[in-house]
Amino acid sequence: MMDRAYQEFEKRQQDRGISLNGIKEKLKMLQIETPSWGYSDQGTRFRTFKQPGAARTVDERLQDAAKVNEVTGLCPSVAIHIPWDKVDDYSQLSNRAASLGITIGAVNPNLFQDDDYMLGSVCNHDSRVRSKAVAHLIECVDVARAVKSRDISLWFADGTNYPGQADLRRRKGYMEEALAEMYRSMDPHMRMLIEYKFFEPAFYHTDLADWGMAYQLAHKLGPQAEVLVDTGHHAQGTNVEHIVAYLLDERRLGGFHFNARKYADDDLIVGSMNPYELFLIFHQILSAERDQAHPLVQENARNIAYMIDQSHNIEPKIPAMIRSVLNVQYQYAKALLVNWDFLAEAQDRGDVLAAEAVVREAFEQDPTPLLHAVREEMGIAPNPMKAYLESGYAEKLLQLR
Ligand code: LRH
Ligand code: MN
Ligand code: MN
Repeated sequence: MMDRAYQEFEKRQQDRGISLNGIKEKLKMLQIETPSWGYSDQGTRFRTFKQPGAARTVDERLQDAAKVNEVTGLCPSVAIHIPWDKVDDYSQLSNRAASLGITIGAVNPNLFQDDDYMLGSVCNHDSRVRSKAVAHLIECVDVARAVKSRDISLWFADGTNYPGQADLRRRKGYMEEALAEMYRSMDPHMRMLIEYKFFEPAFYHTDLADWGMAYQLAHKLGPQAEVLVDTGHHAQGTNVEHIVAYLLDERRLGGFHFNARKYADDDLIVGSMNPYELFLIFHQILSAERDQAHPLVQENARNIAYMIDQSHNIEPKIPAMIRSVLNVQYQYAKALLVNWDFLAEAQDRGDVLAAEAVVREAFEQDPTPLLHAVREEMGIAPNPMKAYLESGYAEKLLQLR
């Protein structure tokens, strides 16, 4: 049943030259992975507040991820972090996830929480520490095999705090050697997603500081290595959507860690600070998907892993995750409402103002009636946040955990 709001929305879009044919289908195909670490008590450098009802075990994290999927219809997989989510039997973990209606997504090695890694993991000057780090990377490839996951997401805290502390070029070589060894251990369908970040925890130099370094490394390693863009990992003012466009054109955009930031790597709710950036990222991806002259670019655009990477400090975890996921869907829906013909014409005329207006006008649409219609067709409550808050799940957790 189409309600009045939807009919009005459809009419408004028709007046803008936009047909909703195909747009609903694209919205139904959107999948966003949530991180297991977003469901447990995590904190800032200063304090971790204990939240009543927060997940304490891997199993509880899977249950919460399944709940987010149930109410949003958008999150069929959950990323794991090893050893935070270490278990004895990974095929059992994968079966448990299946019984909850989800799958295990990206496997994230953890090379930043061991005393041995104070001066680096894969880039450490000590070959014993480097071997230990590489062994963990290969262990994570085995985990990915056991949980039938395609992606292994790598982020390294490696870096130095002071000029002269270490030989920067030698460390670059160590990084290349370590990742080459891991690359050789991967199955042909697996992907290595290389994440970069310009600072923190190291403050002078970080071994993989930006997308160019990650891209260069991926390029040297081979086609199964791609770049992971965490939206919080750039200097202020960086044009992230340009990086996205560039990596797509080079066919090396593996995935995203979506989160929002105001100052540094703040890991806040996605879309809470700069929704236009999120919209423009999707605008670049959709532009690549439409690029029929470059089928490989189109293929890359269709195979991006959309993942959330947020760390909750004061906000309740499950509703915060739902908010993030819905914000991604909202901006994606608006990016689908760009009039591409008008945009191409304005660009061809060199009409700066008209071209900018076409993009901004899509951003200024409210796709709520469209999202309600899509959810209805998917058998999902029109307002997933309300459905969650009214489900009694949070109250149940307070008794159980
Ligand atoms: C590093 C990071 C990386 C980690 C996660 C917990 O800042 O973004 O992705 O694995 O946070
Ligand atoms: Mn990240
Ligand atoms: Mn981060």
